[in-house]
Parts: sequence; C-alpha cells; structure tokens
Amino acid sequence: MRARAGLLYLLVHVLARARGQYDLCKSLVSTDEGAVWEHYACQPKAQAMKEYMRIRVEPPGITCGNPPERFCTLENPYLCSDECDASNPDLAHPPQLMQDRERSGLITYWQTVTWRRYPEPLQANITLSWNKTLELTDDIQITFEYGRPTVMVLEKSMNFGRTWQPYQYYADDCVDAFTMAPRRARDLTAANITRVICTEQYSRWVGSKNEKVVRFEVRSRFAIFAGPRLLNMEGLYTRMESMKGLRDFFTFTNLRLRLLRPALGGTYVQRDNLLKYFYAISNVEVLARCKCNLHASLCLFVDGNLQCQCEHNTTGQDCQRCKKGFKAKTWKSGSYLPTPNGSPNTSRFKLHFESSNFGTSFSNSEINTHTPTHIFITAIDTLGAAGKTQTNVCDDELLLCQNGGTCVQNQRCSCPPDFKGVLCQQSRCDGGKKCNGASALTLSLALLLCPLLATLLGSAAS
Ligand SMILES: *[C@@H]1O[C@H](CO)[C@@H](O)[C@H](O)[C@H]1NC(C)=O
Ligand SMILES: *[C@@H]1O[C@H](CO)[C@@H](O)[C@H](O)[C@H]1NC(C)=O
Ligand SMILES: *[C@@H]1O[C@H](CO)[C@@H](O)[C@H](O)[C@H]1NC(C)=O
Ligand SMILES: *[C@@H]1O[C@H](CO)[C@@H](O)[C@H](O)[C@H]1NC(C)=O
Ligand SMILES: *[C@@H]1O[C@H](CO)[C@@H](O)[C@H](O)[C@H]1NC(C)=O
Ligand SMILES: [Ca+2]
Repeated sequence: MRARAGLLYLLVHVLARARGQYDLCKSLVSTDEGAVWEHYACQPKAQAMKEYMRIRVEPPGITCGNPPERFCTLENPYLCSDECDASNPDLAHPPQLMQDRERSGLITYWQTVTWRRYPEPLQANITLSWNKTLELTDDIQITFEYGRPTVMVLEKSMNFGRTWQPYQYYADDCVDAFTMAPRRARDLTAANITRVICTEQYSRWVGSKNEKVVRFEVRSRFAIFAGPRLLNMEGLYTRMESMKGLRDFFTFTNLRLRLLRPALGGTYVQRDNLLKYFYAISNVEVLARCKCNLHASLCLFVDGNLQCQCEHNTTGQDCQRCKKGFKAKTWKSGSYLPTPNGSPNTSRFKLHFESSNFGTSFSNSEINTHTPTHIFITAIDTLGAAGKTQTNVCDDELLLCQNGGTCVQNQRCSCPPDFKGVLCQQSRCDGGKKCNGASALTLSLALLLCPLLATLLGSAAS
C-alpha cells in the first residue's frame, strides 16, 4: 500500500514536472519518511495583458468625433466620405477599441482628430497601466490603420508612472528626429542587448495596408541568449540571473506611446488637404507575465487588479515580502538557478560572529539542512551577492536548534542539559561523558547572546 502511494506521488511528481520549466512552486515527493513537499522557483504563464490594461489618451479632445468630423485617406485624398461621430456608436472611435477582441471580424480602432490645426504639431500620448509589475515575454505589437506614424517614442515606467524612461525610438529619419543613428533590434548582441535604439524599420511609408504593425522586439533580444527559435530558454534565464539590468529591461508597470508625427504618405505635409492626417490604432498586443519574484505560478485578476498567488510563505502584489508572522526572515527573490528547477536551497543558516567578541566556537559557521520545514536565516550579511541567488522561502522556524534543543519564542534555543551553544551544537563534556546541569557561565553566555542574535536577525530582516 505504502509503496503504491509512493509510486503515485512519484508519478504525479514526474508528470507535473514535465509540464514545463518553472511551472510549479511545489510538488509532493515520496521519501523514506513519507510524502514531503519539495519547493521550486516558479513563475506564472504569459498572458495577453491587453485584457487588463487601463488606457488614458492625452491631450483632452484628441479622440475624434466631438464635434463630428470628416476624414480622408492617404491613398486617395479625394475620397473623404468617412466620418467620425462620437455620439453615434457606429461611427465612434473611442480608446477601448485598441483592446477589444474584434470577435465580429470587423476591425475596430481608436482614432484621433485630423491635423486641421497644422502647423501646430499633431501629438498624442497613450498611457497603458496595469497597476502591477509585469515582464515582457513577447514582442509588443501596435497595429495602426491608415499608416504608421513617422515619429513616435515608446516609453516605460517601472514605478507605476512616477518616472518614465524611453524604451525605443521610431522615426522615418532617426538622425533628423532624435539625432540618433538608426539601428535594428536584430543587430543587437550580448554586449548591447539592453541598449535603447532608434529604428526606422516601422516608420517609412510602404502604403497603409501593407505593413500596419509597429513592434518592440522582445523575441529577437531573447534570441541572443536563447537561440533563434528560443529553444534554449535556460540560456536566457541563466543570463537573467547573472547579467545586471537584463531582467529589469523587460520589466514594467506602465507603457506610454508618444505619437509625435502622423503618417504622411511618403511626401511632405500637403496643406490643402489636412483631413488625411491623423492616427488610428486598432490593437495593442502586450504578452507578458506577472512579476512574482519566482514565488508564484498563478497570477489572477482579483477585484480589478492582477495579483500573484504567492507561495513559499511570501505575500504582496509581487510576492515581494514574507508573510506576516514570518517577518524575522530576510525576504529573497527566487532564482532560476540551478536549472532546470531553480534553486531548492531553502534551508540556509549562516552566522558570522567575530569570535573575539563572543568567545564562541561557531564563528563563520554555516549550517545547511535539507528538510523543507526548516528555513534559512540570512543573518549578518557576509553572504553578499551570493545570498541573492537562492530560492528563498519564508518559514516561521527561526533557529535550527540541534541535539534536541527547542526554539523558544523564535529567539533562542533552549538546550538539553548536555549541550550548549546558541544552536545547542556543542557538547558540554569532553569525551562524550554525560554531565549534569548547566554551568553558570554558559547560562549567562546564552542570556547575553540570544537577545543580541535576535536583534541582529531583526535588523538583517528589515
Ligand atoms: C505627453 O507626455 C509628456 C510627458 O508627460 C508631456 O511632456 C507631453 O506634453 C505629453 N503630450 C501630450 C500631447 O499630451
Ligand atoms: C493597485 O493595486 C493595489 C494592490 O493590489 C491596490 O491596493 C490598489 O488599490 C490598486 N490601485 C488601483 C488604482 O486600482
Ligand atoms: C551592438 O554591437 C554590435 C557588435 O558588437 C554592433 O554591430 C551593433 O551595431 C551594436 N548595436 C548598437 C545598437 O549599438
Ligand atoms: C511555510 O510555513 C509553513 C508553516 O510554518 C511551513 O509548514 C512550510 O514548510 C513553510 N515553507 C514553505 C516553503 O512553504
Ligand atoms: C546552495 O548551497 C550551497 C552550500 O552552501 C552553495 O554552495 C550553493 O551556491 C547554493 N546554491 C545557490 C543557488 O545558492
Ligand atoms: Ca480593435
């Protein structure tokens, strides 16, 4: 019976692991002591984030139709039969048509007023917000009807719109528009993968029907480390851990499109027909995953916001801190390493005491255990950078008391008579002889050490 149960666990385990890399946060595995949970670094699947985005367009009055307006097309400037009328649902072009699903097969789009105020510039900002930190997993694709802009900038924010940074520049002439040399994303290499470039690839006039999409190229950047068909994602994840700024490059909370000059049809602005100049966007595709710091495999839309379903005793919108009651521990992000499952190094306890201060025998000692119910304390941080690359779960067990010692108030080990030390790691007697009672000296040492240890741990955690 037990063997069969064990086999079942193993089967479930194997099947579950086969689903995909970093899909699972934990899994029941059978051991000699029965079934136990094994913990892994985990992340949610990529989702079509346009479903959850909030759109704001600026300046006020930029959306067409109020008052109703006629517009022409670049291909046939004498055909001006189309009308935009905000009060008529069939003729209105509100911002939400950038994110609808177009189930009917009909292309629907947001449209701006025409450039009738020329030579005043025709500019618009589109701000996309999620109120959640996300990580791009695929190209951003913006589909323009009636021609792509000749000049625009894609920007991103990583702090919910407080500060912004350019993500990519787009122009039919990069030098003229931004005094930048034109580049293509596919020419980027490992050395300059996170460079912000200006590209001319999506801004030149090719007819409004042929090429409608403006991209922010994520796949070609991924391909630098994952290979042309992105088969070696391990290679990419490994670099995400080690290469400064790489993960952050794909991370954002908001995006902003700054439309600076509309499509012109390949010529100069023709002042006698300004009704053919405007912007129209039918779709904004943003494939991304919730950033959950490798502590969640699910991200759900709850009460109007995306929320990581945190595991590993973590909590917060991005699983960015330890759960209440698990505070004494230092929160750490999970790690993609070592592949394929991320680090199971959850049990780590490093102490670094100057022996001259304490006269104890465990200076610089490091204790690793492999039982998932005991958890790391990253104490006084001699770990440095190495401490960052662990799958760190939070646990309520603060001290790993040894030799039958018990943890008292999460602050100190209460040792059985024959053992001493902060972790009860030392025998009191030489030669393994049994001895009685605690000496006054060790008792006072313990009383001195434990509050100090608790303070140190507390300050390391905050
Ligand atoms: C777009 O946003 C930028 C930054 O806030 C601002 O300087 C600019 O005036 C805005 N443009 C429009 C057309 O609202
Ligand atoms: C953003 O998300 C946080 C956390 O889920 C929530 O408390 C806050 O109300 C949200 N803000 C908005 C504007 O929805
Ligand atoms: C990136 O580096 C490669 C070679 O190292 C170079 O050919 C390419 O132009 C660079 N791209 C940018 C945008 O600097
Ligand atoms: C989280 O806390 C619970 C309750 O203390 C514990 O059983 C569990 O092992 C802890 N660790 C993880 C990784 O969930
Ligand atoms: C796991 O622990 C071992 C022993 O301390 C350490 O050498 C190794 O670097 C750790 N692995 C990670 C990914 O932190
Ligand atoms: Ca649409």
